[in-house]
Amino acid sequence: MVTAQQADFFRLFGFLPLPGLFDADELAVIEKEYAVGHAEASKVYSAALGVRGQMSWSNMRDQTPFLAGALETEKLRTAAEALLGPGAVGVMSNGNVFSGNLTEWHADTSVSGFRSLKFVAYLDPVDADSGALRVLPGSHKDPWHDELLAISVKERLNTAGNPESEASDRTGFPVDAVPARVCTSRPGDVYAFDLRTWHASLNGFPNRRMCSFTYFGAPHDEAQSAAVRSVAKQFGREAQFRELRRQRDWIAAGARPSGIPRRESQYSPGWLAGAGGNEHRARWIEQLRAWGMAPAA
Ligand SMILES: O=C(O)CCC(=O)C(=O)O
Repeated sequence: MVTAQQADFFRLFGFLPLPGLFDADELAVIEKEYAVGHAEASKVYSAALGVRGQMSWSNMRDQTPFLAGALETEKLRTAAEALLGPGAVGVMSNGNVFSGNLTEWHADTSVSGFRSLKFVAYLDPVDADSGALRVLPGSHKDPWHDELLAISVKERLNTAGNPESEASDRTGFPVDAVPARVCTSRPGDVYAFDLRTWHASLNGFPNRRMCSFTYFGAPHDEAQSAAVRSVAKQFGREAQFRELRRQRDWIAAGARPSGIPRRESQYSPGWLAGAGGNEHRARWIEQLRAWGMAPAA
């Protein structure tokens, strides 16, 4: 249950700690399903991507039913609605593994007027010395958000969340040169952050495991709808960049184009078909299709 004060905190600072959101039973299922997703992902990547050493995958598939349905659970959905308003749209349930030492300062999007959040659950204990997420409180707000481009190694705000755009002659700021809030976390803890909030991590270790659950605020006017469509396009572009990079890595490792394993799509046929019993998922699928994020029926 998210309180009014927590919702104010999220609105003002662009992130929110939710300690112990997942209980031991949920955590046991999440760990098990994470391992299934990770094993599948390890087959489709020839190498982890970029300085982050990241592999990511969709958990919206039949083999991981808890994670596939997590967005519509009372716990996550009502928390998302408390932070983004009624009708918040569940967009992605993903797994991530990081084996690099750091994630550079970035925001997942810089589209102005866009309302969204990502719940992140690290499955290992993490702190400042072991790869905990760091956030810049208030950095989702304009004009501060855009000014922070100065700390980024990226050249264009709208590719800020894309590991492919790492190649740049900008130096940015080292992760620990920026005064930030370190999101120390134990398994079961969750942090919500606005996708416009600047974030990073440092001192990571191999196989740092994380699940993420993303929601977009329901747009209420044309400006908000335009912002969502712009983010949908950005995410599509970034997914294409990452896919090209993944394929290039296979070729570099000696694979023939015809031998490159196919990646799962974000929305599996099972997830799209399984909405029958769930009014929320059914509504989200309509929205995701209208935004061009999910394939047409
Ligand atoms: O844990 C990390 O290294 C970074 C996580 C991140 O960048 C994200 O979830 O968008």
